[in-house]
Amino acid sequence: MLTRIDHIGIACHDLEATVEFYKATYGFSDVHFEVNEEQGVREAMLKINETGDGAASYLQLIQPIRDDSAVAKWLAKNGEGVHHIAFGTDGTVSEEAANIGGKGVRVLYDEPRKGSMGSLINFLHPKDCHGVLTELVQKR
Ligand code: CMX
Ligand code: CO
Repeated sequence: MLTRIDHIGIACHDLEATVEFYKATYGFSDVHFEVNEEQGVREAMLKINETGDGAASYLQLIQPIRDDSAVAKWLAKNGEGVHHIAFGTDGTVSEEAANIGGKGVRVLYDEPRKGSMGSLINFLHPKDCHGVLTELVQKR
């Protein structure tokens, strides 16, 4: 079952400057930096809320590291802004993807891939989700 918002993904041109904005403006200070080569991004996960089930919600700031990455393409077309939403599951991403895929929504990867902080992720096509690129997240 999808139980929470895991994160909101925000595409940016300058990761450090964008992190600084969120720190200075809102006081979010718990930041985890990571590079995801497969996804072609550098990212910063800013922790927003610690939930009772031990999980948390985040802002995921993402900056492309390659011109041919999905985020680079999106930034060139749209400029900075909200790129995707991510739901956390209490089960496995494979189960969720099979269930949702069975309802006719295109799942982008055949198998879950590596996400932030050891998580497993998959994506649903935005054209099948009323214009929202949707990510499924299974915590480590
Ligand atoms: N949100 C909403 N719509 C989007 C979108 C997004 N993020 N990205 C693309 N689209 C729309 C485009 O606007 C376009 O619509 P129109 O045909 O009406 O213009 C359509 O989808 C096709 O877009 P495109 O620019 O031609 O891009 P592609 O088809 O090459 O790629 C997608 C789109 C979703 C398959 C690709 O972005 C993808 O594989 N995304 C998943 C991976 C990813 O985003 N990784 C970065 C985040 C990593 C992380 O969260 O950890
Ligand atoms: Co994400």
